[in-house]
Order: sequence, then structure tokens, then C-alpha cells
Amino acid sequence: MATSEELMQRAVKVIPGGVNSPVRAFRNVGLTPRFIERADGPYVWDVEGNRYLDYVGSWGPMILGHNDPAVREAVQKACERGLSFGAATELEVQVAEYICQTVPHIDMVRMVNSGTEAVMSAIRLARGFTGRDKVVKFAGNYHGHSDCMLVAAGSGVMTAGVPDSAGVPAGCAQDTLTAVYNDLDSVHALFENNPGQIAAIIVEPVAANMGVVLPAEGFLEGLRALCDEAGALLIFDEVICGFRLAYGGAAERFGITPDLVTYGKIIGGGMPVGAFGGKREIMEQMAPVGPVYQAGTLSGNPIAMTAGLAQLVELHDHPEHYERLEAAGGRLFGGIQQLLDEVGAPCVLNHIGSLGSVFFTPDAVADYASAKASDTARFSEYFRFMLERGFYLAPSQFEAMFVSVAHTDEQIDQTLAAIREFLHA
Ligand code: KE4
Repeated sequence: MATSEELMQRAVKVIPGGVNSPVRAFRNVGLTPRFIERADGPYVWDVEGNRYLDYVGSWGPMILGHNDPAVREAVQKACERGLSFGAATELEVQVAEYICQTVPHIDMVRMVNSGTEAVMSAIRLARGFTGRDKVVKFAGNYHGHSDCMLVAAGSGVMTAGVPDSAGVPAGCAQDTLTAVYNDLDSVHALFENNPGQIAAIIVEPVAANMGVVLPAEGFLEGLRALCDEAGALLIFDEVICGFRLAYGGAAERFGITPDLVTYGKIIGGGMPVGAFGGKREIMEQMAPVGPVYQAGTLSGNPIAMTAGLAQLVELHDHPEHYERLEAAGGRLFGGIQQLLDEVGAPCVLNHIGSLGSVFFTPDAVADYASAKASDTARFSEYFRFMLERGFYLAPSQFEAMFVSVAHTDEQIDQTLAAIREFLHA
């Protein structure tokens, strides 16, 4: 059996950085990534047979735990009927009906293959529906890697965005305006400076890509009001929050109705699925009915739909799963907060439900600037300490811990014991 080191030496020769997604390279923590060979329940095993309690959960999809029997058996059966047809299927109708019947703010939905694709399509739809070009996003929010979302704030918050990646033309960035998360004045200023030009605001209703940052009291309500006032659309990017913070996501948890919502991760049950949905009058602008084009060879793929539907049905029909997620998250994050208080550690913990992040900074983290003040070297020590003791955390200060239904109280207590040891080391 090859080791992770050996596999990484081979991988870097044929895959850029040895990985198919940069964060997996463990560069932020200065380690060779563990090559994972299998997973079950709350655990993953690397190629050397080391077992880890998994707090990444494939970055969110594995909310029921890995290898959930309901999802696995449905997929195994579906494979016998063929993997992909590139044609309309009854299953796609069932999935769309299920989502529209169970998520109040969705009249229509279109399936795609990733969160990036869902966001890219929703932005194009908002621009097509409103006839406007500009979009507001927030520093520290990540919405996938489509050109117009890889944008940083311009020199002043009022100016057009600047590319946040090589290869993104200024022309793609100039219509993306960047505001400060939890700062409604910064959003209001953009509307003032771009009257009648803003198609949409896109926001992570609970941010999880600068680490977890919760919306301040009134923040989401303020965005809703600003959009209503300006005739812009409010897009909730629920790729992480969707079906996690509640079955209806952050929209349900915070009681805010977005015009469009994007999904990924959980909606696929571990298979590559994204989706965007919302009000009928908006969604009917999509081809082939309306003028906004979007397409995908594997969109609505029968195996992916089978996995996603099995997971959504399991979550929707068993509300006790959400009770467990809240209880498990409360035990873990409540326990971590207690440890931080006990030790007086210069750390801040942000958490909600089964999502949370420990920031290695003594000051409150409410936006990107305060998140970036964290001591990433200290985070790396924490990450390595936990990995060596069999706890698999996201390899970056600016990601989240994901708790699943499969994590037991005993495993959570073992995690807390390891964190206590680290804080006292
Ligand atoms: P994907 O294209 O990776 O399926 O989704 C993009 C995306 C969109 N919106 C939000 C709020 C997201 O968090 C993501 C992707 N999340 C990251 C983890 N922070 C995926 C991990 C990775 O890039 O490998």
C-alpha cells in the first residue's frame, strides 16, 4: 500500500499541486495531505490505515455521516439502470417536485453539477431578469470560482472590483462590487454610488469561507430591505448552510426570504450536484423558456439525483436529525467555548448549529478584516496536533468544522479532551 508521501510525489507530477482542489493540498498547514482511502460514519481512513474522526465531511455533504445506508443502497440500485442518459427522466421531476414542495421559497429549481455552477447561473439569471450588470458580494465570502466571483474589493469600497485571481479579465471584475460583511452602510453606499445598476446582492447568509461568521442582528433583514428598495434580487448562497442550519437552510433559520438560492454539497448526498431556485417569475427567464442560457451534460444525472434525493428525504422525513445536529454542535462548540474560557486562550469561537470555527485571535471576528487578523501559524500547530491524535479538521483557519448526525457524544468528548490537551500544552 502506497503512503500519502509516495502518492503525493506521484500526484504532483500529473495534477497541479497534486490535488483537484487547492485547499486539499494542506499548504496552509505545511503538511503532506493524508490520502483518504475509505470512510464510514464519522470516520475516514488514510491509505496507511490511520483512522480519523472527520470534521470536514467532504466540506459539508456528509451531514448524515459517510456511507449512509439509505443513500448507498439507493445509489447501488440506480447504477443497475444505467449511469447517464442525457435525457429527461422521471427522477428529475421527482427531485424538483420534492424540493419545491419542501422548501417554501422555491417555486422552480434547476439542477447543475457544482456550487460554482449554481452561483454562476444564478448571477447570470439575476442580470438577465433585471437587465442590470452589477452585483454586490462581500469580502471573505466565497461563491465558487466563476470569473465574476473571483473579485476583491477595489481600492476604495466604492470602486469596481479587481480580479482576485490570474486569468480573470478586468472586464469580468469591474461589475462586481465588494462590501463589508455585517456592514449595511457599506452596502448602502454601493447602491447610492451605482443607482439603478445593481442586479443582485449575493451573500453567504452565514459565512463559512473566512471561517464561520454569523450575520449580525438585522444584517440579513437590512439586505432584504435594500434589495426591495432598489429593485435588486437577494441571492442566498446556501451551498454550505442549505439543508444544514435547518432543512430550509439559513432562510428558514433566520426567517428571511431570498429571491434566489444556490445549493451544493448536501443536495448531492456526496455526488456532484448543485442547484439554483427561487420565484417562478424569475426562474422562467431560464432557457429554453426564457432568454437566459445555461446548460449541462450531466445536470440532473440519475445517479447524482438518486443520492441527493435519498439524503434530502432522510433529512426531511426525520426531523430528529436536526435535533441531533443542534445537540452535537452544542456539545462540541459549547465544550470548546468552556475550554477557551477556562484557559483564557487568545481565541474566539464562532458557531451556529453544526458549524463552527476557532479563530486564533483574541478579538471578535465579524468580517473578513477581523478574520484575517488570526494567527495562522498557531492554527497550523492546532491542526497538526489534532491530526496526530486522529482528528481530521479542515486544513485552514478560514474554513469550518462540520459536525454530522453520525458524531456521537463520546467522540465529541474525545475531541474536547484533545483540544484541552492542546490548549494546556
Ligand atoms: P463547489 O463549486 O466547490 O461545489 O461550490 C463552490 C461554493 C459556493 N458557495 C459556497 C458558500 C461554498 O462554500 C462553496 C465551496 N466551498 C468550499 C469549502 N469552503 C469547497 C472546498 C473546495 O474548494 O475544495
